[in-house]
Amino acid sequence: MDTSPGLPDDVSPGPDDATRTESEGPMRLPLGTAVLVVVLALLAALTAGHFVAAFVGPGASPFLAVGNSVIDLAPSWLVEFGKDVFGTKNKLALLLGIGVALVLIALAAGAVSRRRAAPGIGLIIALGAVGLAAVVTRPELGQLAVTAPIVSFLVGIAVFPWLHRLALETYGPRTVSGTGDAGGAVEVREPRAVTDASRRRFLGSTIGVAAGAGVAGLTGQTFAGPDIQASRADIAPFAPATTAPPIPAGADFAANGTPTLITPNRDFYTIHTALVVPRVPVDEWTLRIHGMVERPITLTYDDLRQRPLVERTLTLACVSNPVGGTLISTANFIGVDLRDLLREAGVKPGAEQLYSTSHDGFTAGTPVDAVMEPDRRAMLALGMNGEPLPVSHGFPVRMIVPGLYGFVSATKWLVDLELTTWKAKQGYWQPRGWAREAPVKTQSRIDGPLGDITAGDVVVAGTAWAPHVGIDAVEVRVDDGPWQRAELSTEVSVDTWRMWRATVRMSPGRNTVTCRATDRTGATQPEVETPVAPDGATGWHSVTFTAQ
Ligand SMILES: Nc1nc2c(c(=O)[nH]1)N[C@H]1C(S)=C(S)[C@@H](COP(=O)(O)O)O[C@H]1N2
Ligand SMILES: [Mo]
Repeated sequence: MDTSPGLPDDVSPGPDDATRTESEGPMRLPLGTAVLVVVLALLAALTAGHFVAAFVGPGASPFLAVGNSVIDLAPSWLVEFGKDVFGTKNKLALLLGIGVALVLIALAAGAVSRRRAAPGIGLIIALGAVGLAAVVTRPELGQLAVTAPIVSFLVGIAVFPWLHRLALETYGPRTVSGTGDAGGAVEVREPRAVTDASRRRFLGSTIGVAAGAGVAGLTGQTFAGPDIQASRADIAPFAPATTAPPIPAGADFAANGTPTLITPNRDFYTIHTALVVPRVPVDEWTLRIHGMVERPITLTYDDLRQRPLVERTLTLACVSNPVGGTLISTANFIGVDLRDLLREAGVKPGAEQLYSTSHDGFTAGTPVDAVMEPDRRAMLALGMNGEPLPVSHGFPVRMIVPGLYGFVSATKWLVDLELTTWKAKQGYWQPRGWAREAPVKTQSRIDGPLGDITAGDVVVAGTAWAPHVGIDAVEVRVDDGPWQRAELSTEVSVDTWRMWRATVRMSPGRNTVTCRATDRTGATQPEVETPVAPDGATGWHSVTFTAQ
């Protein structure tokens, strides 16, 4: 006897005929049951991810991450169309659309999983991969974010086979021993009588999964707090009273391999101690200025916006940048002048340290003298390159002090400014072995040429910086040859990096190119190499090029 599904009825023994002709149904799960199993498994997986995401960054919820990636990948006309048709509900419409797509996928997966769990398992692996890819490619998420899609996947891959087995045990065929044509014993699959007990067991399990998913989803939603991307997207465009001067032609030598003068937000280096990027919606944000001041002030985001906004092209550098490193970027920051604000609060004599605190508890101590210099141009930034600050760069408000390393001045997610003494408090990195006063050291680095080099005259190019001091010269040499003056890019301001390039003669084989900068105080970078701790690396950058 053959028990393969799909054979003509007449090969089956008589007693089954009545059931068998009715339909093939009893030999596999009813379509509705199979679809229900897939839908419940997906629901359990997505809500589990949503729950975990509440604690590691709500954007890590696989469902939301896929939604955000769809928006980023969609052509702009489609995004505009979505906004036209759905208005402010466009995000909701997109998520509903993804939900409908998932239901259709579940329908198809259910239809092919009526006998075996394998197709459904394949679907869960595929969707798990999509969720993981969406989360790891989201720039605004921290390192822990990846746990959300992983938990999501694990729940899906556990719940689906379990429910599928329960469903088969309830509605699927049962296997009994029978006698084959040749008289030998064979296993026969036949429809089973669905008992109330087994039906109740399956029903109980489905209700359990649905309830668990509901609890996980709602708890996640409650703990997740506000949708920070929505808060950021709602911010009206800034109209600075003073805009940054236009970037002059010849401000960079990007064609020779240097960065562009302005670093696009997505390429701007990112450094912070927070594992989960803080999410501070503007309507919950306030800044307290207090301590050694005549008039303590508390400001809202709107208070800041109503002040005259300035736009400044500033270079920010990290103390942990090794010689030749790339932990340095430049942006057009939009915000309010910090010195003006502190003058309104009235800094009392004896205040030495401007102690800034972040929403996540990070702190930095900045010399009051530096911030109060009339031409320092320190600011509280709300915007970066025309947009509200990206969340990972300190949304809604951060501090920027030209000429000082970020760890003593550039507090992101800023919530508190206290005027105090050096004795009273220490910034986050100071007890950890880093300096109290940390002006950015004059540095230069080689960026290009990139790719193959032919012996002869070669244009090498790079970047030099001495923020708030200015770069006056860059020299290069090949091996132990003479120093040669490089051409400098047009200076935007002393607070902005400069690019350099020079044509040098390279011989076939290895050529070690070294550069060094001289700043506006007349000081040339020292050759002696020091580590990044406690107050920034020194030394000349060298790159060995092999010419053909
Ligand atoms: N809240 C907070 N702000 C912070 C830090 C941090 O760890 N937490 N790191 C600082 C350091 S060390 C640097 S170099 C700059 C980096 O700013 P960016 O990530 O926008 O480039 O932010 C500063 N502000
Ligand atoms: Mo840094």
